[in-house]
Amino acid sequence: MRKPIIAGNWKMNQNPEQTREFVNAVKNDLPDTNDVEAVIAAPALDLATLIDAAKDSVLIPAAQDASVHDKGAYTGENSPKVLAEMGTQYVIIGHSERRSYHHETNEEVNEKAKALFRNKLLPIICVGETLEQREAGETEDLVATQVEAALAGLTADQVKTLVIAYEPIWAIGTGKTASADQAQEVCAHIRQTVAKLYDQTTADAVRIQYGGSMKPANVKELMAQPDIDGGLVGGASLKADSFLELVHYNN
Ligand code: G2H
Repeated sequence: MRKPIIAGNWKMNQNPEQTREFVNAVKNDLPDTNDVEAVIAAPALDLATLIDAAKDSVLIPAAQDASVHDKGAYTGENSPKVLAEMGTQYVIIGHSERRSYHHETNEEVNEKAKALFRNKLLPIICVGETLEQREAGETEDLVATQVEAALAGLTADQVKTLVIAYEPIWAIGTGKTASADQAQEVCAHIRQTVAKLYDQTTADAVRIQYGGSMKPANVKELMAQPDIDGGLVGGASLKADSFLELVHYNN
């Protein structure tokens, strides 16, 4: 049984004060962590506040990116070693906004995944196609290539613990959600890709999230799909009541 994981990706929103208010508003109403993992990926500047405010709760702190290096002369970067020391558990890597605005390549995503495991952090690896690629019929090949490149050199035991987020770029922040069938089709293909690269046991263990305008109104239908184990949620994770509705999608 794969444990559902709903992760808010705040992107570059919220300040430390808003972060503390948010955590105080949600922390006593979160689901049992054995039922659903509730994660918030805060901007680096809010992470210390998030971790401190969430320390007596089941809310799981995550970062939105990390350097491939543990320390050194890398101005502006965030060390995975320090993220781990602070109490971060997951780190999003390869988000389409980082791939497009910061030219992050599949190879870098792979280096980041290795850096995270080296520091006992768990990656949430984002993959997904543009509208142009979808219309050209390239979605499955593209997503398989992204998955294969991101996982290169990782062991089956590592892959079993990480999360892959399928985020069709045309559905991000646009209000357009992939239909549950469209999302399921690609998530199933991602699982088959992992089975081909590793084995069926590994594929059955890896958790796959859908991301792209997920919200309280569509979370239930998306989460009902057999290969969708969670959501990576931007806009709808910023408000406490909306985040609570998402993590309690089952009620
Ligand atoms: C996709 C998602 C969160 P939103 O980027 O990663 O954002 O839910 O706002 O589309």
